[in-house]
Amino acid sequence: MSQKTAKYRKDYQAPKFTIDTVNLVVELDKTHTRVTNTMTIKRQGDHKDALVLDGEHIQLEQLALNGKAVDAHKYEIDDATLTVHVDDNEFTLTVVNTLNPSTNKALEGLYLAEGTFCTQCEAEGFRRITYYLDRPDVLATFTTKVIAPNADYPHILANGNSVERGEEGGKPFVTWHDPYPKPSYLFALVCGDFDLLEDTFVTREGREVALQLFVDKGNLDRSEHAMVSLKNAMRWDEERFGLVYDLDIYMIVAVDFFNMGAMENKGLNVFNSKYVLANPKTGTDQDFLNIESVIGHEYFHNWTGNRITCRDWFQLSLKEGLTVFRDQEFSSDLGSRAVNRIQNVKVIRSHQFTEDAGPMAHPIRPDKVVEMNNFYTVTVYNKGSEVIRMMHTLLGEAGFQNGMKRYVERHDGAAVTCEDFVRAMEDANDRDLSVFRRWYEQAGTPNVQVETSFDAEKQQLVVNTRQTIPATPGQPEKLPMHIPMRISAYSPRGEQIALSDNLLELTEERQTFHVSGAFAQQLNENEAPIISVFDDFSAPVKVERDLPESALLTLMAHANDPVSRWDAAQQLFTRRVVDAVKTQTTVEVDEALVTACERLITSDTDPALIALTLTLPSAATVGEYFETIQIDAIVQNLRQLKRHLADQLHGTMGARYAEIYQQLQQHDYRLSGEDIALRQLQNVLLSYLTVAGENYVNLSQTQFDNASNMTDRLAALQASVWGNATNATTLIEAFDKQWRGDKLVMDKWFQTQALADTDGTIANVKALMNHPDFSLDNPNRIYSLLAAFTQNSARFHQFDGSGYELIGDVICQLNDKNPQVASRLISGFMSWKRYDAERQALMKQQLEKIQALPNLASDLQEKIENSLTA
Ligand code: B3K
Ligand code: ZN
Repeated sequence: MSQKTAKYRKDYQAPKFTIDTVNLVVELDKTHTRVTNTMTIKRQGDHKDALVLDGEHIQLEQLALNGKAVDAHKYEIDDATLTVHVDDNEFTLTVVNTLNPSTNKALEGLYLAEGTFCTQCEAEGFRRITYYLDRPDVLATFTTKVIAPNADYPHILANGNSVERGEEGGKPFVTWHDPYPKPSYLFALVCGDFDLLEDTFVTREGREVALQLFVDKGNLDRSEHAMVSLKNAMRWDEERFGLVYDLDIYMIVAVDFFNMGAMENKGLNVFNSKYVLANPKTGTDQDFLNIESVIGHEYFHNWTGNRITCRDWFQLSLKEGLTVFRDQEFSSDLGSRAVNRIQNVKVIRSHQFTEDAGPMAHPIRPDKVVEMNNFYTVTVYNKGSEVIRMMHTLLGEAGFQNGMKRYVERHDGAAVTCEDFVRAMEDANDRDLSVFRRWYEQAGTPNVQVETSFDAEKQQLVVNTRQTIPATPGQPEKLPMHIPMRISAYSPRGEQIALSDNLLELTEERQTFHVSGAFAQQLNENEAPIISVFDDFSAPVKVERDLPESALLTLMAHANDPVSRWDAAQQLFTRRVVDAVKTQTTVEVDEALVTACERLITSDTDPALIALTLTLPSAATVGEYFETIQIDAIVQNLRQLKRHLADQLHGTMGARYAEIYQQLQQHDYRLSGEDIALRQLQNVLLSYLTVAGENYVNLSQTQFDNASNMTDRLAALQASVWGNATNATTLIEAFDKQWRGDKLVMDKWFQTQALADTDGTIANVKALMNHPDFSLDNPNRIYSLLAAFTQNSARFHQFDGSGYELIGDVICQLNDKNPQVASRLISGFMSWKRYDAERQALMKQQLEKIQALPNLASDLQEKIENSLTA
């Protein structure tokens, strides 16, 4: 296959032809599937250009125009396109082609995995099924007849409503019709043998919707939570956004072989089984929460993505940023808002900031793309969601919902742009968001310096800000952004002081704000208020600020916003580590910090928030404070900080641990917010206690042996393995013995070992690649063992380069098999220039080794070229 060339957002052109209807007949066969695709096509505008259809890895058998075979000189074919010379302005084109689902290991297009036929078309996979105008702004009405190979495939599914079923020559078939015009990326078909969980949902309009969840045979006892989550999502979208489901049926199929989390195909979602299947014995609390969130996400796409879709792929954040925002709000309304917010902030700080500072940095609406699959990023998704959240902050819930209404009224049924979304928000609120639009245009994490002072005479708070945005590839110069900064004020005793304004809007490089407030009521003479900035992480920025430790301790204990309390603690930890690394000393803890943690542990604060506060920042998060990331020193000091805290606090921690453990033993496992929070704290305490010394080994052993649920069992395993406890091997073996063969559960076991920081980790990861449950064909296995390993800062970056070599070799093996997954693994190498000279050379060596592969996939080629030339 010839290498792809870059496409630019500025070059967008409306389609020269559109397709109104598509009639597909898919005769499934393991190695020789035949697709008959009849399209009604219209020329758009006044031109005589030929029709150019996309098609890859498929073989053309027949081509007919208005029912007549097309002459050989009237069409040309290459490995990516089929060009047909037509004179008509409206015509019917029939394409017959074949393809081989069995050899499709890339899991894009139509593939066969463990006996199930399945499709994945976003972004550009439909062209691997048939010749088509495979772009999101061509919307057609699909009728799909799927013919199964034989009677071993009782479930034959496609988008929309089933209109006919029967048998032809011993082969069962079903015809589906989707009344909503859609782009090809939302097409899906599935054919296999499943267990089926059925339910119904009555919309607020009183319409009954059939809900069907298809899972691998024998898995019904793990499917209930997904169904409950789906019904919650449907109800929530009606209540919060006024958006109601539109078809009579909603199907979800869980499959084991899937490149990402799930896919929002119209009326027929396909899910990675890890985001469907869980019961208390096999899934952790986090698994249950992830299922709720991904089920919600795909459901919410029905409006934000499917009914209103993207004009071109540069607009991906139009649907993804918005839908992530919606799923985050869903999880926050159903569960703990503070916990959700903190977890989302952690993703931004540890992953998005790194991407934004690296050679693949791109705005949430990229300007240049070689391989679209490379742009399903934490920037487009999660920073995209932060951008939507900032609009929500600026406009308020009512204003934002008015904007949403305007957006849906204007654009239902259309393929539109991020600009259309912002304009709807502006128009519905009579607001000018022209500076705000720069969030769509500029890459890079803004850096905001904040200085506050108190003018006692005028009883005014003075806030000075300066924002700078670093240069990123292709964007040397930046303009100031529109940054909402939420602030709050406290007395040194932690009483909150009312301010005249809690939301400052930064729009220029340097600004000064004067804020009045009820200072006199709360402050003694000569006292100044303590100011918290970027409450609730009101913008995805890095903050530079010189706040005394005492002020951070006050905020950690008293800030009104739980995210700011957590953040103050994170800053207290981060500072110590950063200082120790910079001065080449070893991190220390002082009494004030220990006392603050002790108070927190014994307080009646939400246990989940205590747990999050006690969880130290990741090495990646700390690394963002350095130009050159001194990875060894960062990892060692983080480890040392944890040990110090454990040494100082094990008495308090042990008591609280025992108390929670007892309390949870009183009743059976419950998936309630209260119990989830208790388990979270119990398990963070266990991880500290395990590093506090041998005296505590029995805790992980007892918790592991007696656990009634996977949350507690896995946490005991992790505490032991990650804490290098003496029982680690025993627990690893016991887990293997109990769960071998149950692949989703074994993924947790692979991951736990991949993240262990021991001298034997790399050899162990290699050995685990030969475990009977491991396979390089299955993305979940690769993610749990190998992608997890790239997150193991200590060992992926091991000084001898053997971690790099391991991952480099795997990428080489995956290049032909599954480039999308290979491309995810290579992310670990992207920031190679941020490390010391020795590591730079070692990482570069791997990048060059991969670059030299014959048939280098465009996914890898794009990333390597960017990272070597940036
Ligand atoms: N839209 C899909 C992602 C498709 C990824 C293609 N490489 C899942 C989602 O965001 O909901
Ligand atoms: Zn999505």
